[in-house]
Amino acid sequence: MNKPLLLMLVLSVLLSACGSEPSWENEEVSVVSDRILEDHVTTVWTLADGQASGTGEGTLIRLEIKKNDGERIENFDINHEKLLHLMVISKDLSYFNHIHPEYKGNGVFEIENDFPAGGEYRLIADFKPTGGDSMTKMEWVRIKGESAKPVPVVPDASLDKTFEGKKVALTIDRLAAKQAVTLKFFFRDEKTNQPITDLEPYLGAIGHVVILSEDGERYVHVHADEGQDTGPEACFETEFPQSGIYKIWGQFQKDNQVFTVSYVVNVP
Ligand SMILES: [Cu+2]
Repeated sequence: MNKPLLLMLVLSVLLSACGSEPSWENEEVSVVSDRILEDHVTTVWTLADGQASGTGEGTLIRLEIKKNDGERIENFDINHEKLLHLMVISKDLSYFNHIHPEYKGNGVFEIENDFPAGGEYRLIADFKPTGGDSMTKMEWVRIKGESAKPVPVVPDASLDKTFEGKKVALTIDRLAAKQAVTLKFFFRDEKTNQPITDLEPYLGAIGHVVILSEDGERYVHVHADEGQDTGPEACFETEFPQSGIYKIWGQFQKDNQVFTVSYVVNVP
C-alpha cells in the first residue's frame, strides 16, 4: 500500500469519529464593489416602551437594517429557514430566547418579547442581505422595571447534565482559544439511559448552537456538521476567539418540541 493512500485511510477513520466529514467554507474573495459587507451595515434598535414584562405583555423590539450611508436594504436571504434570527440574552446570561422577527419590508424587522425582568439585555441578530455577507449585529438594551438578582456565571463542574428528561453530555475535543474545536452532544433518555435516536431537524439542521462570552462581547457562530440526522450524537465546529468564560446554548428538537441545553465553560 502506498503512503498517500494509507494516510487517506487513517484520516478518514479520524474524521468519521463525529459522523461526518468537516466542511470547509469557501471564503469568496469578491471584487464586486457593491457587495454588502458587514462593516457597511448599521442597525437601529428600538424598544416600544422598554417596560419589563411580568405584566403579561410583551415588549415590541424593532430592528432597522440599513447601509451606513442610509440607503435601504430591501432583500434578505433565508438562512436556516428564516430571514433573521434574534437572540435575546440577559446580562447575567441566565435568560436566553431565540426568536424570529417578522419582516415588515424596508429593512425593518419586528417582534414582541416577554422580558422576565428589568435590566440589561443583549440583542443579537444574525442575517444575510441578498448579495452580502452573513453578518451579526449586537446591541445592549435596558428594560425598565425591577431587575432580577444576577445569577453568577460559574463554569460547570461536569458537562454531563440533565434537561427536560434527557441526559445530555457535552464533550469538547480541546478546550482552547483560537483553534478549531468540535463540540459533541450525546443524548440519552434520563429514565432508561438509552441513547436518543429520534431527534428531529430544527430549522433545517440537527440543532443550533450559540456561544457568548461572560461579558456579552464575543458571540460565536456555530455550524452544525452536515449529514447528521437523528442522534444520538450532534457535532458542531467552532472556535473560541480568546480565553475566558463562555456560555454555550444548544437547541434541539424531539417529539415536535424544541428543548434548550446550556453549559458554562472556562476556556484556558
Ligand atoms: Cu433562529
